[in-house]
Amino acid sequence: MSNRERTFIMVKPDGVQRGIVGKIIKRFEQKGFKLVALKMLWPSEQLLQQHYSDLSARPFFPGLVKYMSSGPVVPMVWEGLDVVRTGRVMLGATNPAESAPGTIRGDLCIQVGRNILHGSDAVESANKEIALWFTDAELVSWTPANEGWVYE
Ligand code: DAT
Ligand code: MG
Repeated sequence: MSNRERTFIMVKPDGVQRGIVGKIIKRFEQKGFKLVALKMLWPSEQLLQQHYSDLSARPFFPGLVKYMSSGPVVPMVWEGLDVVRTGRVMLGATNPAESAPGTIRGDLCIQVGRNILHGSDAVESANKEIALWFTDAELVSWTPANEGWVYE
């Protein structure tokens, strides 16, 4: 396991419209993870079809792409020890009805079709998603001043 592991987190259009981008960023900052990339864009259906290509056969796929392309999103890359797995724990279950209180989805949303954010489910998919949404130049290499107090 590496302190340099990276995950792809994205605030979905409903999260942006509801004005909870800052709350979501704060959860990851407070935890101690390091932000290495962040932007806002209105994604095309084509980009979202690629992002969710694994789900293209699912009945909810057309609705998912329509919802995800309905407004701006805020994609981010967060770095830290075991950040992919821990990030998923912080998000909570896919269906907010099953997300534990204390998780982001458990605290902030209700329905699976409006579950406010995305998080990579494995290191391999994280790397693929980061490359899909960001260029290498957009990934910032830096060392936070408190790093020695976050890791032993
Ligand atoms: P996750 O976002 O937790 O990784 P996923 O990759 O299985 O979940 O699905 C991607 C998104 O698709 C999910 O965040 C919301 C939507 N989705 C998943 N299952 C759904 C369902 N049964 N009905 C409607 N939307 C669904
Ligand atoms: Mg997924």
